[in-house]
Amino acid sequence: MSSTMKLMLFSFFTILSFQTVFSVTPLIVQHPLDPLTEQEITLVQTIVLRKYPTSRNTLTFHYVGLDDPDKAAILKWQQSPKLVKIDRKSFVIAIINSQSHEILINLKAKVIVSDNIHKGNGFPTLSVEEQGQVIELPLKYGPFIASVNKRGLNLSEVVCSTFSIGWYGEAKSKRSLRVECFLKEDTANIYVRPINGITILVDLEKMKIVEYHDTEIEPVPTANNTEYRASRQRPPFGPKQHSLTSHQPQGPGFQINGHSVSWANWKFHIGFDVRAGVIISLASIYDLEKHKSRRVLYRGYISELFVPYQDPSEDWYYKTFFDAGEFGFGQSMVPLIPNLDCPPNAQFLDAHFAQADGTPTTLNNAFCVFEQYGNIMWRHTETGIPNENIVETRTEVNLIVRSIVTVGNYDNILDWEFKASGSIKLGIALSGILEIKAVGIKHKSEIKKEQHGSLVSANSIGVYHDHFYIYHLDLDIDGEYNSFEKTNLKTVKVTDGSSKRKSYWTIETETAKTESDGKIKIGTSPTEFAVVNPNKQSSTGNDVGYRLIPGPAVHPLLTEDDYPQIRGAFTNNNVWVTPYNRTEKWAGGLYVDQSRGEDTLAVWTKRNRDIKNKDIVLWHVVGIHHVPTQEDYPIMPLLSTGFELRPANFFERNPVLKTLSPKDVQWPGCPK
Ligand SMILES: *[C@@H]1O[C@H](CO)[C@@H](O)[C@H](O)[C@H]1NC(C)=O
Ligand SMILES: *[C@@H]1O[C@H](CO)[C@@H](O)[C@H](O)[C@H]1NC(C)=O
Ligand SMILES: *[C@@H]1O[C@H](CO)[C@@H](O)[C@H](O)[C@H]1NC(C)=O
Ligand SMILES: [Cu+2]
Repeated sequence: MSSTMKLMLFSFFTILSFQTVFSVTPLIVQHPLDPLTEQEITLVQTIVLRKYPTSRNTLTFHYVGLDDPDKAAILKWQQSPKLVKIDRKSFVIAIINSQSHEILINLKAKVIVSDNIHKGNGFPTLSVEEQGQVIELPLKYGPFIASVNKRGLNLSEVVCSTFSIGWYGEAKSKRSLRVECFLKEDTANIYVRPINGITILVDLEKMKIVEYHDTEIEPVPTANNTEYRASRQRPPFGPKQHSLTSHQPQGPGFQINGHSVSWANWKFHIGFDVRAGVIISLASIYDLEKHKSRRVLYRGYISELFVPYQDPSEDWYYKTFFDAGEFGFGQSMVPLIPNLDCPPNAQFLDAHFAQADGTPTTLNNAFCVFEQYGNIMWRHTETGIPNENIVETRTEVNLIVRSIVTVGNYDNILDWEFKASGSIKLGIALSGILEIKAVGIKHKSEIKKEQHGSLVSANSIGVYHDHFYIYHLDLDIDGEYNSFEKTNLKTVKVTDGSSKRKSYWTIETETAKTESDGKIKIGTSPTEFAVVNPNKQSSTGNDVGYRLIPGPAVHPLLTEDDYPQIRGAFTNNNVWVTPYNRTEKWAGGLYVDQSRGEDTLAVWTKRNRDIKNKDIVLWHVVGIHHVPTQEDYPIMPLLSTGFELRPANFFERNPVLKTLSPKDVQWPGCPK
């Protein structure tokens, strides 16, 4: 009996004994990677305010999260959860009297462990509340009211929105936001009705408008055909969609205990972070032949999303957003709508995060988990054996963890899809509304100069931009010590007359030794990428591994010396590999708002550390260059991309060879 077997039996018996004691409700034991609870957030608030009472200090919380437990401790805990104790700690970034404090709190001991002031450039994630205050300012600001009147617009129909300002070489930075305003008259689609020509800069510390210009005036585009609410549409409706019911007579195939999920051969943990959104940890897969669970992914999440717009004019140049670091992916998550955002067979999880004053708030239905049907897992029709009819086909059932992050105009639908075959597919889909520039052009023939976008409707330019997502993927294939392998496909010419062929291709595999070997721009040559465990081989001698099947190749088009690109330098490669380092979490830096690119993945990797047979992290940049079309207007049908992590010589053979298709459903009350 292997030690893993003993442990499994041990935990099996412990669960049994628990159930005999508490026979009614299953006991949910807190997992050390569980996000902070409401009580813990309140405790953080109490502890910080005890040191910095608001009667004597100005204080706002900008990040409150679980301080990542030491990885070694987590792995030990996983082996023997009863014996290893990990104190819950919280990492906090608060702006106290205009300085960014990094406060580490031990929640068990209820003490501040450390409290350091950030001295470098960049500011923490913006709070939802301060943005809420900012958007009210123009509506009470005389010069703005005059601008609205001058345009003949109704102030009661004006709404404003906040925009991070980036960094363009200034020596001094102050926490500031730009504001743009829109007309909500006759439509909910505000982003297509910008009031242009107005520059508003708000100083966040003073919470007032410190710069205001009103220059050229283009009319606000009409509300015609901009509405997307079903209730405001007039018939005819179509094309028609037919209904489908779903029914799982055996119940769902997955179990959620607290934040831990088990499904088919997978086990993993769903975490939440106010900045990253969903975090998947400790994903392992049960190997039917080896009779044990095998580690695949220690942790995965979206580290940053960079969205640079491509119009260099005064109104637009600064629009180069970092949606995770500036706006917070977690705090921008929206409640999922049952039966619409997720199918009827979904289960939901809530999330909690701290508001600017430290009080916890709840996001209901933050995640949904469901099984998805309808694809084929594998099949074959054998036509080559006379007089025999051989057809074997297996239906695929996948498990999806979904969350939706809505940052202003865009909705990001983010899926983690687990397959019994061992694959993990990361799905990204974009919907929402284009950012529109108002122009005095109704037809393409009137365009005389560069407009930096597509004319998607009369007077409406959908400005060119990119969406670059970077995933942090700490793969631990059968253990921490892994290597990154590049397998180049090479053409070989036959010159010695040994074949009727003149050429063929073969492979050449290379193991990345240092970080510079791990930097890859995909699409430049045919290459396969894999994270392998060089210390574990299959029975035929291949290193066990997982392949990265990358998303479509996207590369930044800005020059490397351009300010937004310095800040977003983590997009310079599609793949990066770093040695695990607990603090290297945010590819654009810990302080991204007005950052200067001093703390990016591109800077960390300049050390060119060893990555061969080390605990390594794979970073993958996937993205979309967005050249808008008319169909993206007034609201965009899903635009999708994604990538796959797929076992490569990890299993001895097809791991779903003996997986049977689910049985046909006998509907209640229906004859067979
Ligand atoms: C301005 O908008 C408000 C709110 O929709 C409306 O009640 C009011 O009648 C409008 N005023 C004018 C002059 O149209
Ligand atoms: C908007 O639609 C209305 C009604 O169909 C039409 O009368 C009006 O001319 C349209 N306005 C513009 C600016 O296209
Ligand atoms: C971890 O990364 C940070 C930032 O790159 C660096 O300052 C620190 O020295 C690293 N720690 C180790 C142990 O390498
Ligand atoms: Cu886009």
